Amino acid sequence: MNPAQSNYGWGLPVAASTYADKIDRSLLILHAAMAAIFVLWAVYMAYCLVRYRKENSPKAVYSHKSTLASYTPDVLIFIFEVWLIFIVGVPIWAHIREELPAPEDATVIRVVAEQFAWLAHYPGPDGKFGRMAPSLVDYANPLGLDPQDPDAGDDVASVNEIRVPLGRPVLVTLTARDVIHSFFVPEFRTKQDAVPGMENSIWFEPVMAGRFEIGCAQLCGLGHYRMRGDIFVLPEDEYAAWMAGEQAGRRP
Ligand SMILES: [Cu+2]
Repeated sequence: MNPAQSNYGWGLPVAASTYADKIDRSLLILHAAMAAIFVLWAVYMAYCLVRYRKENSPKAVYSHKSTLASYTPDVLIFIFEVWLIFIVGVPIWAHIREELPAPEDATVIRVVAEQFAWLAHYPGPDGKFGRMAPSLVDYANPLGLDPQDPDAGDDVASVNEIRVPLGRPVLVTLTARDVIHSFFVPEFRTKQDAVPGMENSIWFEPVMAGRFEIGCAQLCGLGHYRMRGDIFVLPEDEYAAWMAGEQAGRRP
């Protein structure tokens, strides 16, 4: 990994997932519109200050006459906002929240958040997640995988490091063990609460290899500040080699 690589600059972090650009575009529209509205109102206010200054209109005139024309700015902004929400925003939201990739077309990972770490669980070559039991959790087995379960034999677990291959969507089942955390990868524009007792499915598809930081975006306790991990997006062959290495390093 290139240590000089920085995903952050003056603007937004690099857009490293397939939907990051879509979110950035809607942010740009919103900010451009707010800037335009700010400038227009400021110009109008400055005009009014000069046009209706004391020498010009020494006596205030109170009237409540509204004409249709006086509603024009409100109507225009209303139309713009409806367009922004329903035409621009909702389809992007639906794409991210509803259009989950099929598990057979994706890298499937279970992520369990806990105070103060991200545990990743891969089903291994058999594609089946092994059984987990809270009573089996210890330092050598952070997920509490049951060694008696045949599906657990090839499972891979890692702490604060998630490896995914480039060029495939990643389907993450997210949950938490203790309190509410939030899985946040700024470069992917991915953020989702991890809630105890709930499984939330999220997805992202990286568009570049590299290292991307996972931050916890929900104040979750004294160690919240250090609840961070890394997603390593690897070329497909490197990912396959890593997974093969995990399988080879296994005790018989
Ligand atoms: Cu947290």
